[in-house]
Amino acid sequence: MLQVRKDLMVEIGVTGDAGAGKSSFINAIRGLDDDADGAAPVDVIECTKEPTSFNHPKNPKIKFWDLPGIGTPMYPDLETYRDKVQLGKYHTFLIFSSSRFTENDIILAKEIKKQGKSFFFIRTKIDENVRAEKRKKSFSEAAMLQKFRRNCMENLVDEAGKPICSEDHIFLISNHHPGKWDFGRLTRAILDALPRLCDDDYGAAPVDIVDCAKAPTCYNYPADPNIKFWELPGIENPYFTDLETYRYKVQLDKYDTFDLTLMMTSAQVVETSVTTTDNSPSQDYTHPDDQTIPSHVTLGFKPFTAL
Ligand SMILES: Nc1nc2c(ncn2[C@@H]2O[C@H](COP(=O)(O)OP(=O)(O)OP(=O)(O)O)[C@@H](O)[C@H]2O)c(=O)[nH]1
Ligand SMILES: [Mg+2]
Repeated sequence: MLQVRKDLMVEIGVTGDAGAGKSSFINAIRGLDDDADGAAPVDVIECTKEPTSFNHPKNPKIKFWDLPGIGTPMYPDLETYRDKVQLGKYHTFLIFSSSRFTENDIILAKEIKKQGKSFFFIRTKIDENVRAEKRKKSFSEAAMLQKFRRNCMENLVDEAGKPICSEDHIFLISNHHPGKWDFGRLTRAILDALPRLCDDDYGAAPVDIVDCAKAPTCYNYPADPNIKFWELPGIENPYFTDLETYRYKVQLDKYDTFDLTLMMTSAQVVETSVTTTDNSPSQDYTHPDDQTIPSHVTLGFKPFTAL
């Protein structure tokens, strides 16, 4: 089982086109009416102006960030949007879309992939589509849903035409009918894709979430007591803006050799001399006690395969 450190908070950016139903989804998953106290504001006109956070109803380690929509006068293009909503600070994303597949949908998906992060793609307002399409005699709900899925897959591709999203990461929902279509599968997928917290195996390397290693963390190498792995944070995470900050904070020159992981998430460092705790590499970051790697966990982060 994959484990994470207990102090890890997972920040999910809820993003997408203006009016796609981002805030409505947050209310629906939290079981709140749109006009309830503490609900995310929902409106027929541009509504969410600043990123606002909301707790997950079941898992206190998960935070949803209700982001403004892209493509409005306030956030007309990707550059403005990325800077103003600080797209780089979220661990993973839910991209919301309604009606037609738009240029912004693909721009956002590509940007998130470029950052080495993952997303679920959510097509909302399925209830409206069903209602409108039912007027046709030939209407088949299953065929319509299949058409939506195919349309998403055809559009969520990179420059070479390769898919950037797997089909099971596409969800067709209505925020007004959480009991129907893919809403339940989506809520389960959000919980399932996130690292589980389990005291039994505490000590395993954190996995699945980009930049989850914020502090250098030491692991024993089971085959040789003179070797220690220091798992370092990825340089491209928001806590280390440039090389100088990174070099200083992780004390890059104290390690004997390096194993560069070609993901943006982290690098492992092999230190062949024994390190004592008063030689910890950074004062700003806590060093958990040495942790033994259970045999079923390999060092290194996966490239964001889950959510
Ligand atoms: N029929 C239907 N209407 C929806 C659904 N989701 C949202 N809406 C409606 O769409 C409108 C916009 O919803 P919001 O949740 O405010 O959309 P948003 O993406 O947060 O909008 P911005 O914050 O302005 O970008 C509201 O009138 C909602 O009631 C849905 O699944 N079905
Ligand atoms: Mg909103």
